[in-house]
Formats: sequence, C-alpha cells, structure tokens
Amino acid sequence: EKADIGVTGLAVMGSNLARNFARHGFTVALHNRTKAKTDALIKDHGDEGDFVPTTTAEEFVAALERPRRLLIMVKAGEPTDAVIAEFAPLLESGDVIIDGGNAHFEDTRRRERELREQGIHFVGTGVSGGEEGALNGPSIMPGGSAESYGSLGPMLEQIAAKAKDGKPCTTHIGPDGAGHFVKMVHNGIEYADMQLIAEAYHLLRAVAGYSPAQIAEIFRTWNDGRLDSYLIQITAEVLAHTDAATGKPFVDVVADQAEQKGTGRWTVQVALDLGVPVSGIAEAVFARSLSGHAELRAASRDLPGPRGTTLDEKAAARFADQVEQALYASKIVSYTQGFHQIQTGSEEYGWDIDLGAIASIWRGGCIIRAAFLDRITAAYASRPDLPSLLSDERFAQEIGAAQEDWRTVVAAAVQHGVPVPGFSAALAYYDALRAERLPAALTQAQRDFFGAHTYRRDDREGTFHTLWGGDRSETKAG
Ligand code: NBP
Repeated sequence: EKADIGVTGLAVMGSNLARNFARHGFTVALHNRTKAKTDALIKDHGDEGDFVPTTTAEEFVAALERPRRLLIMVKAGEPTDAVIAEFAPLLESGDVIIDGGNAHFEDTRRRERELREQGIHFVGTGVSGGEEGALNGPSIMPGGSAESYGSLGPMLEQIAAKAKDGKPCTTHIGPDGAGHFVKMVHNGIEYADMQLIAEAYHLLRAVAGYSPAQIAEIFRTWNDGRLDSYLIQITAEVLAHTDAATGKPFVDVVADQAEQKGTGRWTVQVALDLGVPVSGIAEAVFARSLSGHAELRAASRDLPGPRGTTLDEKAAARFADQVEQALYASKIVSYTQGFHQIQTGSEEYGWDIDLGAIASIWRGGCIIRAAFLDRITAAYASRPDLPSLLSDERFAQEIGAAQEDWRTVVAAAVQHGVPVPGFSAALAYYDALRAERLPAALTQAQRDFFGAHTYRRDDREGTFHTLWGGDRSETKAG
C-alpha cells in the first residue's frame, strides 16, 4: 500500500503531525535523518494508524502515492534547503513538497520559484498550535499554488483544528510565500498579545497590590468574558501555580528574562520594510530584548522612580475592571496593526489574501485562538473590504467605550513607574489615527529646511520648496 503523505523530520512537530494524519485514516510514510527517531515513533505509536517507516530518501519517495505529497518538518533555515536538495531530484512534475517549518517567507518565495521550474509544487505552510496542536489539530496556513491546495487541502482540512462552528482552521492563503507570511504575522500578534497580558499582570500586582493567585482568579473571570482566549487561560494557570521546591509563586522563581526565536523580530523587520506601523508588536519584541539585558538592568536599578502607593481594596477592584478595558482596547489595536500588515503584504506581493478567512482559521488550534477572532471574522463577513478593523462599527464602539479607562490605566502606570510599552503604544496609535492634525507637517517642514525635501500643501496641488537659506519665498518644485 502506498502512502497518502510522507513526513520527513520526526522531532516533536513532525511526529505529532504524522500521528495526526494517521489517526485520520491516512497512510503515512516516515523518514528522519537519524533513523532512531523513526524507530521510536513506530515503537511508541505504531499502533495508532498505518505507518510506512523508511530509512533512505529513495525508499521514502518510493513509498509515496503519486502525485507525491511530502511534508518537511525539520529545523528552519539551512536544514530545509538541505532536505529539499536531497529529495527534489527524486521527485517528478506534479509532486508536492510541503514545508511546515517556520521558514521566512522570502526563503519560501525563493524555494517555490526554484522548484516550480522543475514542475514541483512547493507549499510553504504555517503551522501553529505547538506540539499539542500538531497532534490534535493545529491551525494550518498553506501557501503555494491553488492547484496544490486542490489535492492537499482536503487532507489538511481533516487534521486541522475545528472552530466552534465546525469549520476547519485551514484555507489556501495565497501563492508562494503567503502562508509563511501570515504565520509570521500570527506570531507577531502572539508576541503583542503576550506582552499586553504581561503588562496587565504587572499593573494588577504593582499598582493594585494583588498576589499572583488573586490575579489568576481575575484572569479566570476575564476568560469568561470577551477576553476568552487560550493565552488568558494559560496565564491564569501559570499564575496559580506554586513552585514545589520553594513554596513561592512559580512566576517569582522563573528568571525574569524572556527569550525569542525570531518570528516576532521578522514581523517587525518586514513591517519596517513595508512601512506598516506595527508599534504594538515592535514594543513586544523590544520588551523581550530589554528584559534580557541583565547587566543594563542591574546597573540601572538605583535610578529614582515615583513613590509607590498601592490602592485600597475597593479601588483595586475598580482598577482591575479598568485594566480589562485597557487590555481589550489594546488588543483591538494589535490585531488592527497585524491585519494591516497582512493586507499590505498581500498587495505588495500580489497574494490577494482574504482577511476574513485568516481571522476564521485562527479561531481554533493556534496560540492566539480566542473568542475575539469570531468578532473579527464577523467584521470581515459583513464587510469584506473593511479598510481597517477600527473602522468596523462594533470595534469602534467597543474601543470608544474603553478609551477613558484605557487612559486612566496608562496614566496610573506612568504615575507608579510601571512600564506599559504595549498599552501606551496602542493608545498612541489610536490617538494618532484620530487626530485631525499630527505634527507630521512640522517634520516635513524641517525636512524641507535642512534637505530641500519639498512638501505638499493642503490648499493647492503640487510640490513646493521654501528658500530657507534665502528670502524664504516659496518655489514650485519638480
Ligand atoms: P526542530 O526544529 O528541533 O528540528 C529537528 C528536526 O530537524 C529533526 O528531525 C532533525 O533530524 C532535523 N534536521 C536538522 Br536539525 N538538520 C537537518 C538536516 N541538515 N537534514 C535533515 N534533517 C535535519 O524540530 P521541531 O521543534 O519539531 O520543529 C520542526 C519545525 O516546525 C521547525 O521549523 C519549527 O520552527 C517548526 N514549528 C515548531 C513549532 C513548535 O511548537 N515546536 C510550532 C510551529 C512550527 P535529526 O533527528 O536527524 O537531528
């Protein structure tokens, strides 16, 4: 019996996806550079479905039904190129290579272009949900040709998570690198979500004086409302956890430095190139890097700050409600920025991405899954050409209702010396978009002064330059 799909790269993600396919009735060929991983998978889970273990690349390719579907789940970067170089010569026109690793979308574009010349469909695919999602249903973001999705899509739809309405959390995102681009922005939004949650915790602790266990309770109540999400839920669990060795709150014994693997950084780098203001994501990436500068932090510990007073019980409870408003409003801004980046990338690369479909497939399986995504899905369903999430009536109304509390929270943070780069960047974005006039006119005038960079006027067509070094008369430029 030939295999419906083959998986090469059987570390946690690859083996769990292979098992997920097998549990859905597909025959799965297995391959890993180091055979021991293949053997371990067969030994531990071989009874879960139909697996075809193989040792060599030739054996692996020969085990696959044509057109062949070959899923690569190796470490992103050079290993992916090495594996493609190993397998591509053994494949034929019409075969499909799926890369489920966290590749940079520019690498995916290059690989797709190179393999297309050989007639091979290359499907760069974002997979979110961690190990657990890979096994029980991830959110899957495949790029590549529409033709490849025709044969691959129905399989992915079976193994993907299902949203509450039963819809599978996968769809054809768009050509070449579109899938990995969307996965990248997903991770950027994940960084922002996590940073905002961390700031809410910090405020509840430092300003309201709550303990981690009390904050866990507050997060649990939030999780019953509009903030219902995987990340809020796991945050409550982490905060409620006590360290067995010391009896202290677990969060107090973990080294206070956040690491990163790079997809958040990519999101910001690409956003800078595209000129998209994803300030919330950028602040989240910077907050992690700042936390890692242990020496810089130690050297600055004695700098003066405001005299702290914590709130009384009643004021603390009121403050917790305000923090919920601030968190929700900031979250709307993060998603507004992330979707703006996807929209801009889609236009730049000609991907024609359906933003509503993206919101829909993030409703289940992935790390940012949340009730909130139902609302984004609904916003795009009622208006597919929505220029920005903030122009959706319901989001505009909600953020408007939250804005007073949001300001109170940011002001309290400033007064108490609690850094809230996420909350305040989101609020600055909101206020900048609202502003009738920004000081951008002044910036442009300065540019004209020192560099003759010219300016446009609101009252007349054309481009102008003022003779700053001369009689300051205005000339028509270019
Ligand atoms: P790793 O990222 O740890 O990669 C380990 C796998 O890569 C092993 O199978 C290893 O083979 C193989 N490999 C390496 Br390393 N270099 C190779 C080479 N030159 N040729 C052939 N194979 C090579 O595994 P993972 O954590 O399961 O992640 C797999 C992919 O999925 C990554 O791209 C990751 O970014 C992505 N991803 C991970 C998550 C997650 O939550 N972990 C979520 C979403 C996406 P060996 O056994 O012979 O060493």
